[in-house]
Amino acid sequence: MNKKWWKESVVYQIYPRSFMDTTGNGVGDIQGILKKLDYIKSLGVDVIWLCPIYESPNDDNGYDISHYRKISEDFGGQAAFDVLLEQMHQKGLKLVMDLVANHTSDEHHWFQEAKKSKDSPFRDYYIWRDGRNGGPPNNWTSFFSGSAWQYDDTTKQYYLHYFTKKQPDLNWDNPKVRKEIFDVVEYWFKKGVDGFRMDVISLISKPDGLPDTTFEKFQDTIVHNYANGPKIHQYLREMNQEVLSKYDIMTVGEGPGIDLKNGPLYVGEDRKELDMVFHFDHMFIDCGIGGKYDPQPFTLNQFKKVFTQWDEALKHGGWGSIFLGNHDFSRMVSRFGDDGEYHRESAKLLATLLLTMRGTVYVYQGDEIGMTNVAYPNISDYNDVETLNAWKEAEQNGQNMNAFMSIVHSQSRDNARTPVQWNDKKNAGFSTGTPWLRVNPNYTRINVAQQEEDPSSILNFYREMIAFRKANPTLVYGDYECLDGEHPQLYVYRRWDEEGDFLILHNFGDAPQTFDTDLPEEEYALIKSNSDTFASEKFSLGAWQSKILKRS
Ligand code: TEU
Repeated sequence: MNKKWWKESVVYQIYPRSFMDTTGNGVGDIQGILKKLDYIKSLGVDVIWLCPIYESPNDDNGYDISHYRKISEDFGGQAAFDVLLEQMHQKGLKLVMDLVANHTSDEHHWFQEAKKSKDSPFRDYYIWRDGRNGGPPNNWTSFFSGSAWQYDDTTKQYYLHYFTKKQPDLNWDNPKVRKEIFDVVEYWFKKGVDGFRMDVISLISKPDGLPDTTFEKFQDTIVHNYANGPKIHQYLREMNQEVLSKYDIMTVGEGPGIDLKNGPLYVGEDRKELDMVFHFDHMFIDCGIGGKYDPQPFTLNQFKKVFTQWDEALKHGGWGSIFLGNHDFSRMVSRFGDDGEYHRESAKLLATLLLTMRGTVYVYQGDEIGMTNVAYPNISDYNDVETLNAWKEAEQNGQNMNAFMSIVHSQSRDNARTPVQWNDKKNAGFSTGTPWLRVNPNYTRINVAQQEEDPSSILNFYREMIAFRKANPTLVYGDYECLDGEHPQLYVYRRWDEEGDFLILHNFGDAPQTFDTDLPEEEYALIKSNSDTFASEKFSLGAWQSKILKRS
């Protein structure tokens, strides 16, 4: 296996609006990140991935970019960014930016020009079609509810938008568009940026003829109509050849519709496209026919299978990304752990899982202290456009809105966007003003300051686990095998190479469990656990206990 710095890295993801506000306007900023750089460094991570900080009207909180080369003044502008990059490099931290190139904001000057007339030199930067039978050109729906087409009165045509109507899709079939984007990427590399996370990169090549979808399930439409278009690999190779290959950087493509079959095509080392992808097989695990807002129960075995199958798919010449949450999903401890009685244990269990898997590990801000979902009482407390649109649609469909509110509580992206809980003071120490999104009321219990003081806190456990991974490259590169034989509550796997042989056991539940195995217990030593107080037999686990055993 080829060794690379980015394979060994632990990445810390920052959603800047919610990280730390230094101006008192209620919105996080770059100065706030600067203030907390030593904290981030103290976690032992290597890389920071910053969600978009470019100029944007914020219809989708920065994922609608109106200027690719300008840092938003809301976040402190270019000058603050330059200081951040310099200080990060001084501290040995790398910076990965977010490239949102499937679409722009409708306020980007390309789109402003494009919509002026059919003859605009920018018209072909976007995807315009005539309507069909007095309606949109096809039956596609947006990720954020409603049609994926918006009618424009000036030129009497529709434009395509997979996300909000303020996020028109770029036309990557136009070589000028590709050139523009490659130039943007190069511009940031020249400034010293260390890589890109590429937003919905799987969607950039549109299918020939934009055919109607025939699928009932939105997930199927994504895979078959929106993602993995006919020229996707051509365009990624082109980007790699033109820009990426010239710099020592890392890339991670975000990909709805990336699955076990096509995943290796994006990241195969010999293919010269991307280094890693974020697939969503475990993130969409609870989506029903209606998608995320139609949640369905899932089992631990489905969850384990995702990790096991992806490890298998990428082990020959590819590389994975290991994450359990980000700014688009509910909090990992609420979703895959227990945010009640076993909050601490289960948050540590999930940390153990993240940091003992093969792949590059991504930790989302706040997960290192076990931040949980929030349940705002009113829909007006929510900000996320996906949530608000889903709400409107449910209302129009006559759904029971009390029941829908509990779906919002479990599914809303705002669960992950509440301000970081720094201490138990006003607004959790996030801002002296009014936060753009209300702080989770549990900040008095769950916060950084309190966990700094507690040697057995979740925060200190993250530090230990990150250091442990760094000290044991077997956990980065070593082989993986799942050993629990589809146990409904245990997840047990082996990680090994010439240097070490680890057995990692997790109990995803309250009832104590014993791993039934022929492995020789006497040859194993307990190296680490998320709890000292539970089961002492090596292969036995108390509620939400994890153990790392090493074979002699
Ligand atoms: O997300 C892509 C994506 O697939 C999401 O729309 C996802 O399905 C949804 O958020 C799940 O709730 C990326 C960004 O991470 C997201 O924040 C943006 O809104 C989106 O692209 C559009 O740029």
